[in-house]
Order: sequence, then C-alpha cells, then structure tokens
Amino acid sequence: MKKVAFVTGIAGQDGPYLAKLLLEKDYKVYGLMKRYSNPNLTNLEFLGIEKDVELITGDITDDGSMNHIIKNLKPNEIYNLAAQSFVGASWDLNKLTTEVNSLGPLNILNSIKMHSPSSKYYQASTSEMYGNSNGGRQDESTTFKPRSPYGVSKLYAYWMTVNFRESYSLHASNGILFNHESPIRGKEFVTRKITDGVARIKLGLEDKITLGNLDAKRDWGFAGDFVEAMWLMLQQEEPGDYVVATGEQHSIGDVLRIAFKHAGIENWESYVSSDPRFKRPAELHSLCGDPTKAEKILGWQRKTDFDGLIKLMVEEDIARLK
Ligand code: NAP
Ligand code: F7E
Repeated sequence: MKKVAFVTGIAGQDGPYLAKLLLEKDYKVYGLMKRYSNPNLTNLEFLGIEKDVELITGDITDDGSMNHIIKNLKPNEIYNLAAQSFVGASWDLNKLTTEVNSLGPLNILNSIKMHSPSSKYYQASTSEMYGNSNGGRQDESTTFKPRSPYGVSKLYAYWMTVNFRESYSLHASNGILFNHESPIRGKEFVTRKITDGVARIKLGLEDKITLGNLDAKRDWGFAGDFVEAMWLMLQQEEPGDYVVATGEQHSIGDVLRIAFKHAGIENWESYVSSDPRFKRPAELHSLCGDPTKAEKILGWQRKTDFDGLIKLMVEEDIARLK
C-alpha cells in the first residue's frame, strides 16, 4: 500500500518541491491550502504536479480543521511547511505571525497526539531562531536568540515539537533550515527580487533594483536539495533536530554580482540602490550553518552550488518575462 503524506504549505516554495520528491517515491500526497476566492497553483504547475497532489482546503490556525483532516487521513508522515514566512512583514503582522507560526503547529501536534500518534511529524524550523547569537557558524547546539517576531514565533514551535517528542514519544523532528531559494521563491525575498529585477533590466522593462540593507550575509542553498533532508529526517528510526545548510556564506553583493554576470550585464553597482523602506527594525547580520550532523546521520548532501542556484533563477526569470 502507498505511504500517505500530508503537506501543509503545499502551494508555497518548498511544498511543491517536497511533493514532487514524495510522488517520485510513490507516496499518496495530500496538500493543505487555505481557502482563496482565486487559488493560485502556479508553483505546483511549475513543477508539473498540480494534478498529482490531492488538495484539501483548510487552515492550520483552525484546530477543528486540523483534527478533521488528521483523524481522517491518519497520514504516515506530516510535513508542516505552512507559515507567514516573510520576516520583513512579521513586525507589522506580529499577532498573525504568532497565530500561524506558533499556534498552527501546536494545533497539528495536538491532533497527532489525539488522533494519529504514529504519524511522523516534520516542523519547518529556521536559522532565524539564532538571531545574532554568534558571529561564526551555527549548529544544533548554538544558543537561540531570535531578533524578529518571525524568529520568536518559530522558536515556540521548535520547542513544542521537542516537548511533544519528549512528553508523548511522538516521532517529531525539527529541520533548522537556512535560507533556500529557487525559481519559485516568492518575489519579495531578496534573491528572487534580485533575479527578477536583473531579468527586467536585461529585457529593458526596468532600469534599477531598490533593496534595503546591502550588508547582510546569508547561507543560501537550493530548495530542491533541502526538501530531501526533510524526507530523510522522517525515515530515521529516532526523531531529532537537524541543521540543513550549505556551510558557505555569501553577501547580497555576491548575489547581485553573479546574477548580473549571468545576464551579461556589466557594472552592476550602477543599477542598484538602497532605500530605508526595505530595512528592518532589527537585522540579522551574518548566518552560516554547519550541516555536519545532517551529513553524517542522514547522509544528506547538497547538489547545487551558489553560482548554479543564482544562474538557474536568473535564466528562469528571463525566460518567463520574454
Ligand atoms: P512560503 O513560500 O511562504 O510557503 C508557505 C505557505 O504556507 C504559503 O503557501 C502560505 O499561503 C501557506 N500558509 C500561510 N498561512 C497558512 C495557514 N494559516 N494555513 C495553511 N497554510 C498557510 O514558504 P517556504 O519558503 O516554502 O517555506 C516553507 C516553510 O519553511 C515555512 O514554514 C518557512 O517559515 C520555513 N522556512 C523557510 C526557509 C526558506 O529559506 N525558504 C528557511 C527556513 C524555514 P499564502 O502565501 O497564501 O499565505
Ligand atoms: O532577506 C536583506 C534582509 O527576506 C535576506 C525566509 O525564508 O530565510 C528567509 O528570511 C536578507 C535580510 O530572507 C532586501 O534585510 C536587503 O538580511 O530574503 P530575505 P530572510 O529574512 O533571511 C529564513 C531562513 C526564513 O526562515 C524565512 O522564512 O536580505 N535585504 N534588501 C532584503 N530582503 C528583502 N526581502 N528585500 C530587500 O529589498
């Protein structure tokens, strides 16, 4: 019999990549979508799987909705990817961010405990939980010190996942994922904002890109590689918490330089400006993950390097706009 997976956040960036991987492994995949008057399946369509995933309307902030779905499906694996995931919006939307990112996972964990305790659970945790707690590399033992309402909300869900594991022996794991991107990344995130902007400049549709803090440094990987680590966590005998990262750090200047290079445009500095509108009340200056545990225990390895990732995104944005 096919294994059953339930994926929340199915229409975001990671949901389609994970669903594609699960379908290739012959799972029956159910995906949760909020109710929309105009549902947008573009990201599922991009990967050609919109007809292969069974979509269920629901909301992780609605405990009745989660109870009903989990009680009926009793999935082998549950991946909670749904979130208000844009850090920049989390100051103005701090209550919504908390309801979705903290109470949403709590609803799912309570449903699993009550209705399907043998389901394995994946919680989408994040490097934002570290804040500026150390200036070097972050691993599973680095202190958490979040600096955004998003980071704070995700830290609650992280500890609840650990708590349900320890209190009720659930197979519940946290993936502490560092930034990961793709051609279906939301356009407000900095990498896609840059690759979309570069494509527009290349095609003569725009003449500049306006960003916020140009000094931030991040560890950027490819979403298609990172979803494999999610799946591997739920195949382990024992649940656990894992950093998933490339271990390589880059600046926003590096993203810009490589994106403009792949578009064949010289002197990138002349096309870029900074506007305080895009700056945040509190910033994370430098993140770089240490994925040693995931590499050793899960056998996970990223396949796509930074240059290849940015090239993929620029080429796709140019092709889309042509
Ligand atoms: P994403 O593109 O923003 O996708 C999240 C999805 O969740 C969206 O489709 C969103 O729908 C949906 N959603 C929001 N509120 C919901 C609710 N109340 N009930 C049901 N669905 C809801 O994020 P992503 O990049 O795929 O990331 C997946 C997960 O990993 C998120 O939890 C994110 O916080 C976490 N994470 C991401 C990264 C990264 O670099 N991408 C790194 C670490 C952790 P709408 O857009 O329509 O609201
Ligand atoms: O910002 C700076 C910005 O919004 C990266 C989410 O997936 O990864 C993501 O969060 C950096 C920040 O991603 C602009 O200030 C400069 O320092 O692309 P971002 P993020 O905040 O790191 C983590 C791991 C998650 O969990 C989140 O869900 O770039 N930056 N200028 C800018 N950022 C944006 N968005 N726009 C700018 O114009």
